[in-house]
Amino acid sequence: MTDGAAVEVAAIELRLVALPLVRPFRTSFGEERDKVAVLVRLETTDGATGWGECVAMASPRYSEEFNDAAWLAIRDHLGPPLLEAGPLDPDGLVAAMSWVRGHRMSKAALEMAFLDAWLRARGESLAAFLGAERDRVACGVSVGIAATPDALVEQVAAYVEAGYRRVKLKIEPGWDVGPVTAVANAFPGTPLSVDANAAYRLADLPVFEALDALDLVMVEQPLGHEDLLEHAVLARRIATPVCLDESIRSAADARAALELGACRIVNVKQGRVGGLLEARRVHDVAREHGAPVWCGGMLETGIGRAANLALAALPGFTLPGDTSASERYFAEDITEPHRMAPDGTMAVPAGAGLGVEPLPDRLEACTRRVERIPA
Ligand code: OSB
Ligand code: MG
Repeated sequence: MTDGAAVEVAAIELRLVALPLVRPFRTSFGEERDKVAVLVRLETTDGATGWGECVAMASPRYSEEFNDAAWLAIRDHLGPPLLEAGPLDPDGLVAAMSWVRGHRMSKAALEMAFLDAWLRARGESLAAFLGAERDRVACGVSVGIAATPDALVEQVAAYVEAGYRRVKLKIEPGWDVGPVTAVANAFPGTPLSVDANAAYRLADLPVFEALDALDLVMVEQPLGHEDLLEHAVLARRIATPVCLDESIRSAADARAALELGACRIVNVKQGRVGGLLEARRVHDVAREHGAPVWCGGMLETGIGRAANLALAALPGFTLPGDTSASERYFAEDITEPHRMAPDGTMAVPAGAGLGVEPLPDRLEACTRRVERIPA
């Protein structure tokens, strides 16, 4: 147990929030116009409170998880045993949820809220707790599929101007070599990557051979979301490093993927792997294998973004993350906005726990539904 600090979970409040995105975000699996998320507020018997954000989306397109399922998973299955579990430290909390198969994003939201409460009571920041070694992180930006290559170049121009250190373009069959070449030619010095969200098959090898000519930093999740073997085959045939996102759901998956040669780079998302503690283990496995990691994103509000910034401050995060500024997503975030400096870096929150909290007025304005256990 971690130096005597165990706390009892007294109550869990679920809250569905919706925030309009500044522009629709289109990927190979669909288009988001609003960010809709389940937030968790956890109270301990000592009166500490913490916030967590579930990174599931409204529908099960990115993975099998989705907001309505997360709500039930937390309310009816993960949450009630925590109220009866007695004193817990972070490892104890994870152990108390381990009987549930899957539902990693729901577990991660509870873990984030617990860590926020637990660390606030100790006066320690999440970044320090995780082992962060820097107080600012390098930021990249993920750019959705646009109407035309010209419109894409125009969007990228604004992000390059703002200082983003790496630009990631979403691709899908029919929107790949052409638009990516247009951006590569327009911004020759800017590190560029692509993300297919599993939209291609091995038979599409010629697309990836053509992209090889553009000297991309990586190609992210080109093939099936559950397929390591085909990624290993593709990775051997192209020069551009393969990075996996959807396919890595745990540290064990990361180990398998790296040892199979299915990827050389790992996108780490705390929600996708079941929480910040497992995300740190993914980081550790990749480091043992000499593989760079970077912090992915799920269009999080300022709550989840604070957790991403803390994670991205670990030493193995050597590539810019999809940790973009609040204004890239929302006209008004639900926390104080995370701002990026002109040098393309963002501050890691230094306050206790997540170091940020929802602004009461914003929270109220964005809330669609609230439920509390015990009722
Ligand atoms: O594949 O990385 C992805 C957003 C939602 C779901 C999946 C992905 C993304 C992004 C945006 O690429 C990352 C961000 O800016 O938060
Ligand atoms: Mg991705």
